[in-house]
Amino acid sequence: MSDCDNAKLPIVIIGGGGHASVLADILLQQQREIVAIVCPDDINQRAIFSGITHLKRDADISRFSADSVSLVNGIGLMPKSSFRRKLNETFLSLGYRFETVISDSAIVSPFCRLEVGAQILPMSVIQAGATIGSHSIINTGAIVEHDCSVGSYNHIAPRATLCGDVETETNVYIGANATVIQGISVGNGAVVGAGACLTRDLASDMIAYPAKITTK
Ligand code: JB2
Repeated sequence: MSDCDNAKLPIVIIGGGGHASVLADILLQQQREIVAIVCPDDINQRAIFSGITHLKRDADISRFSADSVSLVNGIGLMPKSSFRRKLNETFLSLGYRFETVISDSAIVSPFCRLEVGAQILPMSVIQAGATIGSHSIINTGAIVEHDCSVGSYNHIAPRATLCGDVETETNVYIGANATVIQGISVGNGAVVGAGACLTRDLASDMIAYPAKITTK
């Protein structure tokens, strides 16, 4: 099912905001050791991080050798943002690896394929024949139906649905509660807005907005 490292190395989480807190929760429930949160800002307001070492600079990750820890990128991918990807590429080039995170409450077919660094959040569903590209986020309650191919560095936001055989390229953002009907292709960097229903292919870098509801 997965390309991932199963070595159960200690974890370093990059970022200390909302997405990082969800990932930390999943990992702590799985009894994983989180040795540091790396974040320039204060993290004290989030109880989930209490007791975990807080490092302020990304350069501080070098305190851990590349083969002694597994990184988790806790910075959420927002539409058109390349920040998450740049951070990953920096640390991959230094020889670090990224953990594949799978919530215990996600339903993940043994006949799907998860590439390294994918983040599968609680109550999401990945059906048989689907592929989730490296470093993509399948957020809470999202559904990736059979035979979909989700590219790398995608964010499928909470409760979004990809019907069967959908294909997304790289850096695609599917907004919360959006639906992409079966067989549709979504190009690099494209965005499907929250609540939209996409019924035609979407070319690279295009944005599909939800239809406006008009009242008399
Ligand atoms: O250069 C940086 C840096 N810049 C900001 N290095 C590191 N290591 N961390 C950095 N940060 C940290 O990212 C901020 O200090 C903050 O802790 C975190 C971003 O947190 P925020 O809660 O603003 O966003 P998020 O990325 O956790 O969540 C977004 O994406 C999720 C998927 C939100 O939009 C959520 O609503 C969404 N669910």
